[in-house]
Amino acid sequence: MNPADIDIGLCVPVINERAVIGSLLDNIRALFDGGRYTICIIDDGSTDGTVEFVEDRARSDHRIALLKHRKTAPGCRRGAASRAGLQWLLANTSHAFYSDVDADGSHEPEEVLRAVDVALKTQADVVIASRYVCGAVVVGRPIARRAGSRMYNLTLRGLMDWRIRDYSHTFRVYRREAAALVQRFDPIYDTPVYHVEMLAIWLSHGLHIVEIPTTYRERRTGTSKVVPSDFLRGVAGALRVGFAYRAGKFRS
Ligand SMILES: Nc1nc2c(ncn2[C@@H]2O[C@H](COP(=O)(O)OP(=O)(O)OP(=O)(O)O)[C@@H](O)[C@H]2O)c(=O)[nH]1
Ligand SMILES: [Mg+2]
Repeated sequence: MNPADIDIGLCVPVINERAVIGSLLDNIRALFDGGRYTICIIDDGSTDGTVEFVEDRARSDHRIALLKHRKTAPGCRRGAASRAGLQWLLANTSHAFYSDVDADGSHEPEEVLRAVDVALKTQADVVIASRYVCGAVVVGRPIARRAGSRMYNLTLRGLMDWRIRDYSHTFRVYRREAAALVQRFDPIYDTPVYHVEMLAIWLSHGLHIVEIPTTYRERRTGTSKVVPSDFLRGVAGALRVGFAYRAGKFRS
C-alpha cells in the first residue's frame, strides 16, 4: 500500500531496549513516510537509557509518545503495558487502525503496511501476522520454543476456533472499533495471555479475522523478558481463557 495512506497507532512495550529502539523508530519513520501515525512507547522502568533516548526523540517528533508505566509483578507483563498503550492511543488519537509491535526486532514494521492493505481489501477487522500459515518464516527460534508454541496454539484452536492458527503472536493490526471493543472488558491477565483474551473478545463478537504470513525473528540483542514461570502461567492462562470463551464469558 502507499505509505501516505497509512493511518495507524502503534503500541510498543519496552523494558531496556536501548540497543534496538532507535532502529525501530528509524525504520517506521522511513517506511511510513507521509502517512499519519502515532507511536506510543510504554516503558516499565528501563534503566539502560531507553527512557532518555525516547524522551529525546519525542521532543523533536510529535508522533512519538512515551508512557511511563509501572509493572506490579516480575516476568513479562507486556499485556498490561500494551493495554495501557492502547488506552492512551484511543484517548489521544483518532487513527483508523492500531497495532502492537515488539521493539526486540521480532516484528518487521513493513508487515504493518501489508496488514493494513489486507484489512482494507478484505474488510477484515483484525489481521494477524501469523507464524502458522503457508509462507510464514520463523528464524532463530529454539526448537523447544517452537514445539511449545505449536502445542499452545493447537490447544487454543481446539478450545476456541479451529480456523485461527496463531493465537499467541502479539503482532496484529486491528481497526479502531476492534480496539475500543477490547477496552470494554476488564482483562484477566497482564501477561502475554492478555493477547489471547483480545482474540477471545473479537471471536466472541464475530469480528472478521484474517491471518497473513509473517517473518518472525528471534531477538538477536538484549534479553527476553520472559522468565520460566511465565511459560507455566501462560499455559494455565490459555486454558482458563479457552474455557471462559467456551462458556461465553467474552460476549457483551
Ligand atoms: N513495558 C513492558 N514491556 C515489556 C514487558 N515484557 C516485555 N516487554 C517488551 O515487549 C516486547 C517483547 O518482549 P520479549 O522479552 O521479547 O518478550 P516476548 O517477545 O514475549 O518473548 P520472547 O519470545 O522471548 O522474545 C519487547 O519490546 C520488550 O521490551 C513488560 O513487562 N513491560
Ligand atoms: Mg520477543
